[in-house]
Formats: sequence, structure tokens, C-alpha cells
Amino acid sequence: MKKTFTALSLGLLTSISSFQAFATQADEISVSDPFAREVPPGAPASASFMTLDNMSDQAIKLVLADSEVAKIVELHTHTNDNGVMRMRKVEFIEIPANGQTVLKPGGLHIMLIDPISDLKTGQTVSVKLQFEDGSTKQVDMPVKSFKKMMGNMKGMNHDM
Ligand SMILES: [Cu+2]
Repeated sequence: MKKTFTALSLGLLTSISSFQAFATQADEISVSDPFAREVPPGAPASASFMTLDNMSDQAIKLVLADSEVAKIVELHTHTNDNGVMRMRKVEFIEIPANGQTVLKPGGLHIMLIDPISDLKTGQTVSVKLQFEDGSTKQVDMPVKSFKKMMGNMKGMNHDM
């Protein structure tokens, strides 16, 4: 490595090393397929889902999320309590070293509590992720209809 770098200008070498030294956890996380759940006016909550890939060799914790579309944003998971699906808040969502964590309906999710307006298919909403080192990542995502996606689980949902 060092031998290759001697051929490069000192300025370039400096910028490469400082980038590696200061790469934040947000830099190491790649987000794919983010979306938020469509909700009608007055709905108590929506949720955001996405796939998080950790490109570093250390586990990274997502510790906070924030969004302008909801008054309260929490990290949640679902647990199966004797056949009844319940949600609960979690302190963090961990993405394993060189691994992947999927936030999906029925599992981990970012809860958008008390949305400031209805969320409609076709809209784009933005959610800010904050990791343990304080670094943040802004994720823009489309709003999608949950009923269409979960059509085969209709019995679990109330018709609106
Ligand atoms: Cu929830």
C-alpha cells in the first residue's frame, strides 16, 4: 500500500488518509429500497422500512431517527406475544459487521407517530437516521400503499 502511495502527490495522500480515518458510521451504511407506509388523514401512525447494509467490519447501531412528517419518530420492533403481534420501542437497531438488517412490515421499523398530514402514494418523504457516533444520513423514500403489498394478509388489517 505505502509504496503505491509514494507515487502520488502529498496532497492526494493526505486527503485519502484523512477520509479513511474519519469515515463516519453513516458513510459505512448503505440504504436500499426505502419506503413509507401510506396512511389516511388522522391516522395515528405510519412507518418507514428499508434495507441497511454495513460495509465496515464493525457492528453499527442506528440509535435515532427523525422526520418532518411526524411529531414523534421511534425505532420499533414487533414481537409475537402468544400469537398476538405487538410493537415495542427499541433503544437501537444493530447492523452487523459486513452484514445487513432489513426493516420490514411485521419486523423492525421506524415508527412515524402522529403524522402531521396524511401520507399518499406518490409522495416522497424524508427520514434522517442517526448512528451511534452521531453521524447522520438523510433518506428520501416513496410512500407506498401497505394494503396492496400486504394483500395476502388482509385478515390482519382493518379495512378503511
Ligand atoms: Cu411501531
